[in-house]
Amino acid sequence: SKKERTLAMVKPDALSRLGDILETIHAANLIVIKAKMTTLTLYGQTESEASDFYMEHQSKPFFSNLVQFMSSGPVVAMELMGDEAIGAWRRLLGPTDSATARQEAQGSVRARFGTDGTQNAGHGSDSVASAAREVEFFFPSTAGHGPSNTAQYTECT
Ligand code: YYY
Ligand code: MG
Repeated sequence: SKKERTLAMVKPDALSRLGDILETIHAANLIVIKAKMTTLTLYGQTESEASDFYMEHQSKPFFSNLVQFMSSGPVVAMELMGDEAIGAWRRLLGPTDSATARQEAQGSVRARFGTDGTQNAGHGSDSVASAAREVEFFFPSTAGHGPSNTAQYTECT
């Protein structure tokens, strides 16, 4: 199986469950290689970190609610690594709508900690290309010239 990296985010509604979510990540043999807590800015509908992150959805009817929610409090962004990490993390999240998750994917992060179709506890990249973009969004490779913030880790066996 293929080793991948993906961008996972704990959304503002689930920040208090960060520990539970880290346990889920750990139990699935995914490794946290970078992590950052930040509050996404929201200057306007079209120019902000929240709307930049979700720009693929800018024409959707839910976009305004989404970016307002995403900037309503701190998030924790993590770069995860592991076997087929992109799909593995999205399966752990469960369906986008938390109510659907509670029906169809009991035990998933969204079933356990999400509220509805917008406040749904977490984000996961949906492809290799989006993972690359979203990791770069939170952990720009050109930022700073100081020590690397990439954790050293030992492969778990
Ligand atoms: O990738 P995923 O997060 O599962 O769903 P997307 O279809 O990419 O939507 C991104 C984000 O937008 C979702 O996590 C919540 C929000 N959203 C919404 O508020 N209302 C919808 N009907 C669909 C999505
Ligand atoms: Mg998505």
